[in-house]
Amino acid sequence: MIPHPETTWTVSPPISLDVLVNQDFFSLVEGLEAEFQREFVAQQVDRDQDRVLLVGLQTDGVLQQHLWDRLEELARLVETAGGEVLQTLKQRRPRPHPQTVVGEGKVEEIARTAQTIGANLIVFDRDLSPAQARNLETQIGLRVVDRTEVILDIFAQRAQSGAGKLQVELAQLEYQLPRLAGRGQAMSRLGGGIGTRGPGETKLETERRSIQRRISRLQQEVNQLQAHRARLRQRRQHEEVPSVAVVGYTNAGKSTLLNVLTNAEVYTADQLFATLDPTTRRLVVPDAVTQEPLSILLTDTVGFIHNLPPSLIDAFRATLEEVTEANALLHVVDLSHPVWQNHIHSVKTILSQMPIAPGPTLLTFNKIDQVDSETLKLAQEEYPQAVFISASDRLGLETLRRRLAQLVHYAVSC
Ligand SMILES: Nc1nc2c(ncn2[C@@H]2O[C@H](COP(=O)(O)OP(=O)(O)OP(=O)(O)O)[C@@H](O)[C@H]2O)c(=O)[nH]1
Ligand SMILES: [Mg+2]
Repeated sequence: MIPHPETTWTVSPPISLDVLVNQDFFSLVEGLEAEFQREFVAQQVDRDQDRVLLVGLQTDGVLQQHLWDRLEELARLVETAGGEVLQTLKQRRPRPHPQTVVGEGKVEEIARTAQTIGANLIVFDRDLSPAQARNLETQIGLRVVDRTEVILDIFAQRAQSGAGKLQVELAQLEYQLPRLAGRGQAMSRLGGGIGTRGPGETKLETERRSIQRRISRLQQEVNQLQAHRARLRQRRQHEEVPSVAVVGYTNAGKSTLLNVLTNAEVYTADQLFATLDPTTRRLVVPDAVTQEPLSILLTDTVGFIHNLPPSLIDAFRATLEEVTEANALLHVVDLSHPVWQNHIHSVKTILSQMPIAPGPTLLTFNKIDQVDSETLKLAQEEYPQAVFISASDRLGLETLRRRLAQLVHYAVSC
């Protein structure tokens, strides 16, 4: 048999009827099954990781470059969550297919490709409605998740502190609840009568109610956490120490910067969402007017990402309040990232959606050690007020301290 170079099937050469009649089909089938078994076991060896097929949809008005950038970020998210991206499939459609996001033919291609490459998980680069996820899973025969689920999974893996775990659980349940409800609604849409009664719906109802109860309890705990953090902040404000929150896209280098400025020991890594819990440290800078040493409080916290899932924003409100309640913000941007401009835009969008408007912001471009002179010039021209640093190489930190002092001076006096 000749294996086709790009496919998995093989075509047997023509054989005469005589030979065919005499062929022992049972032993042929047994032989093939033994071969499949061997391959299956071989593929199983490193199956601890999810083996992922990514799917991206380019709708009208979306640039191809944007889709690529998004898919690249999604691949990083999947890897951070512990998965391995085997392949990416894309489709162009004027708008998403209401039932399956991508068209019928593409669904078939996804199923075929997943089988060929041995994927066990399909990840879509957009949020799926409960019905869409269910339809896709039925047609593809594999687990199908969306970007939000990947982000929630990373948060769940990262959560260390009680507060972190609490907020992540709340975000996950808030995400799941409408999906459970969606399943119930779909069932009732099928109409009542034979086949629709029985324990199924009742069990779902019970499950839904118990999730709702747990959500209410967690909401109360988050409220308590919010109140506790507010008391801590009040105490700090009482001491009249100005506070600055370090914000920015995930992986921009916020924690690295806090560490080099204040000798903190916050975990840093080339990973998305390395930090979940806020850390506050005291930093001494020369006062903008008197040049006397001035203490400020610098808080490092969770990073942002474009389209931060709403359930996370709600659940992390106690943490995000550290940002909105600070006197001023230090917005750190990874200038070595190919789409740093989009990152600035995403962070500004998230900040603008916060219930309390944050204070004045100092834009700081980080990782200049990794940046070519052209990019540096472009950023300097576009953002003449910004500060340019390398946190890891300790470049530009004196200027940053001075500018921080000016920032808090301005923030406190207005
Ligand atoms: N080349 C270079 N790498 C840097 C610099 N600053 C930070 N990094 C690296 O960037 C990666 C992310 O740094 P973190 O400090 O963890 O970033 P973060 O903004 O706190 O990220 P999250 O907590 O995940 O949102 C790490 O691998 C750092 O070593 C820098 O100035 N230059
Ligand atoms: Mg961090």
